[in-house]
Parts: sequence; structure tokens; C-alpha cells
Amino acid sequence: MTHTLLTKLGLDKHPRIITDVRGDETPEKDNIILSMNPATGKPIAGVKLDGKDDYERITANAVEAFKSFRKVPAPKRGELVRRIGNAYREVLEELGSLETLEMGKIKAEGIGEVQETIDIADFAVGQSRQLYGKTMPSERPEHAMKEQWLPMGPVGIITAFNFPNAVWGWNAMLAAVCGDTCVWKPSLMAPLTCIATNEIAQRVASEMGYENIFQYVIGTDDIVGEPMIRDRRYPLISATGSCRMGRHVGSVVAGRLGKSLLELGGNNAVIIAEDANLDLALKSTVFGSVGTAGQRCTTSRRLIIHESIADDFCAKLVKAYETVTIGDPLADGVLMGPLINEQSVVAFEHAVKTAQEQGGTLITGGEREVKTGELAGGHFVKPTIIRAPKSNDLPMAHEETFAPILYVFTYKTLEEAIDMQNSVDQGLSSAIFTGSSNSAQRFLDPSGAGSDCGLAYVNLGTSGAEIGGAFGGEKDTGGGRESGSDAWKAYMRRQTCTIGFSDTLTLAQGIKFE
Ligand code: UN1
Repeated sequence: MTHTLLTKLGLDKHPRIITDVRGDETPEKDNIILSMNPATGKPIAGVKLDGKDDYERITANAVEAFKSFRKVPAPKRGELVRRIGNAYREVLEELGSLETLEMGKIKAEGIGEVQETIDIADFAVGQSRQLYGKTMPSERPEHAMKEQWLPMGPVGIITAFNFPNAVWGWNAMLAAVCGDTCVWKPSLMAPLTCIATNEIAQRVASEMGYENIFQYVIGTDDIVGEPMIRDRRYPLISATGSCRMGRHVGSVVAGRLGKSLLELGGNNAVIIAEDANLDLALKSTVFGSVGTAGQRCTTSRRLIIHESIADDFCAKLVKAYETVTIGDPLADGVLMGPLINEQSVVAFEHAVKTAQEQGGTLITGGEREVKTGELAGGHFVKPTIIRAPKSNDLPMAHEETFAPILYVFTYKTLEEAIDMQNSVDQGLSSAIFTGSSNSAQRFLDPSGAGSDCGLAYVNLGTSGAEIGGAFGGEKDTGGGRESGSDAWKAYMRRQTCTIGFSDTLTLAQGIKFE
């Protein structure tokens, strides 16, 4: 299976990939990192790491390629992205399956993620003819003013293991139509998905005569990550990952006055009002909290439910959780795969234990899911629900643990629920289930008194954003916006142009200088 997949994606003879690896090889040996299957705990393949010289060469290539790529007309760059989207359509299933194999999300979600890259490619094609600048009236006679958006330079794209394809896609497809070149630093836990994804994009670019538009650098933080964020040749660093990582990247890039686009942790809550469609709320909450084994930045981590319906709803939720099939993420019917590695299982166990010590009550899950046979070495856990004490005081729920743990809180008034939802440091995604348009509107209050998150859903769960909207969040989530709407502007520099066509000099602000 693995070999066929690698062959179909053209990775079997790839110079960076070693397919005959065994589990007893140490990752650092010969500068090789092992890509592990989290469902079995066994290696899929080895990947040769980049060193300092490779980083230099790749960055120099990106700078050089930018000089000519920026001159390609934007709609022509759109044509490139259109062809890339089509190339992904041809391997949708294979690429989705590779993701599943490497990071453990179920196959439907792996395929869904590649679809997200195809969707943003389609979006970017249209965007390539809409890189609009404004014109504005000049205060001076016989002068014209306009602004134009210009290609910016190589973009450093740092991605996490959990969306190893689409988060790059959001950045790279837009960056390409904007005339930028891309250097991708993927998570060392998902290098194969990066290589497969990037090789397809660059192959298409090469076919059109554009070299080094999409490159990747696979290496450790000290050898390639730190140099990249410190490097002035990257005017923009787009980074996705933990708040801790983002705080570091943000301050280093700001220190050299570069731009960063940060999409960091979330601690997303679902509010369920007493007038909600509870059937809908139940299904959405299960997908939001259990999907991707709780390893989305948009995962529902907190449930804030009206006290009058909390006990009944929790009982139904526990029942639903108990029907979730946990197992081989490639197998049909499985709804939840493994966590990415053993460290994540330890963090899960630590969170469960700490929440209980703080007064939380475990109502389902809370432990490893033990498997036998092929899956014996997999990092499986049971989806977990913990009810907060009556006081709603549960410090553990303020932390983002990348695992399927849902903390349940109760409320009396909507104000209280919204305050609770806003009380965490992160501000990515939020949701309310209600049949009342007033409650929904209060949650979306245009004064800003409602949800303080970058994403706010009504009668939908916290995860599963469409690409058409800008994606990202506030506070410790980092403030960046990727994907749809006007996120493209992050990849270009703005120039205000004032053009005089008068023989008389007129100074702005009416200044006389004679
Ligand atoms: C992430 O987890 O980093 O909204 C991205 C969602 C997906 C993207 C998640 N479209 O859940």
C-alpha cells in the first residue's frame, strides 16, 4: 500500500526519500528524519534533511527566480495556478491518502484537505485578475493619484503537521498570483506530504518555464528555521503553529522590521442556547471536537451550554462519543485516527489528569485506546469529555491541548456565556447554536461586544472553514488572515503613486515655498 502510494505520487525514486527504512534507525543518522505512520508507530520512509548550505542555495534561488517571475503578468501567473489546481485534482485521492498515512487524519479529511488546496487555487486564479488598487482624487490641480499592489519577494511559509497541505496551499497559491516565490518549511512530522505537494506545483511551473517558484527546505529549527525568520531576503514570513512558536517568530521578524502573518493556537468554544436545534448542535459538536482527533487549530475545545439542558445534552454527547470508531484512518467507517506521536498522548494524559485535579469530572474517555496487531504501536486515545465544576473554574481549559478533549461549562445568561467564551487568551474560532435571531445577532454584535474571535459561526461548529473567507484570529492567535477575502494583500506591497501633469508646481497642504 505505502509503496504503491509513493510510486503513484512519484516519490519512490525521489532523491530526498529513502524508502527502505526500519524502525530501529535513529532519526538523526546520516541527517535523515523518519516520517512515521502515527497509526502503527512505524516509519514510512526516511527524508534527507537540508543543511545550512542547502538553505542558502534555496533562498538564493528564490531571490533570483522572483526577479523574473514578478514580470510575468498576473493573469498569466493565474494560469499557472489554474494548472496546479488541475494537477492536484488528478491525485486528489492519492495525496489525501498520503496525508492520512503520514499524519493520521481519516481519509475523508485527508481528501478534504487537498480539496481545500484545489479550492484556494481556483480562488487565486480569479484573484489574479483582481489585484485591484484604488484611485483617489488629488488635492492638486492637474495631478492624479492611485495606489498599486506590487509583488513583494520570496515568502517563507512555515507550516504545522496537522494541515500539511492546505495551509501551504492558502499561502502559496495566493503568493504565486501575487508574483512572489515560495520557500516552504514544513513540519518535520509531515515531510512526505510537503515533498509530494510541492513537486507537483513546481513540475507544473517548470512546464511553463518558471523555475524555483515553489521550493521547500526540510530541516531542524536551528539549521533552517531560525536563519529563515532572521533573513531579510524574506519580506514576509507566514507561520502556522503554536502560540509559543508564533510569539518567537513574530518578535524576531518584527525585530528586522519584516512582516509576519501568524495563524496560531485556538481555544474554540461552542455556545448552545436552550432554544437551539439540539440535534444539529450534537452532530456539529461531535465533528468539531473529535474530527482530526482534536488536532485542528479550529477544534471545539470548550462547550458552554445553558444549564437547563446541560445534563441531557451531555448524556447524548457521551452516547455519540461512544459510537465513534477509532482505528486505522485509511479504513472505511473509521471516524477518528491516532494522535501524531507519543508526546501528544502524554500531553493528553497530563491534561486529563490536571483537569480532574482542578475539580473537573471525567464523563467519557480520558485514556489511551489500546490496539493490537498492526495498530499496536499507534498513538490512539479515546475522545474525552470533562465537565467543569459548578464554579466553572477550570484553569486547564485555558490551554490548548492538541487532542480530543472537550471541557463542558454551564451558563445562565447569554452575556455570561459570551464572557466565558471570550475569557481565554486565544481568539480563533467561536460558535453559537440558537433558534433566536436576537441571540445570534448579540453573538455577532457589530459593536464588538459579542465573540472576540476571527471566526464566528451561527448554527455551525467551530471547524471546517470555507476558503472564501479570511481565515485567522485575534489575541494570541496572532492576528494574521490567510485564504480568501482580501488576504492576498498580505503577499504584496502597496505603493501610492502621485502623478503630476501640470507645468506649475503645487505643494500639498497649500504650502508656499517661493
Ligand atoms: C488548521 O487547523 O490549522 O477551518 C486549519 C478548518 C480548516 C482549516 C484548519 N478549514 O477547520
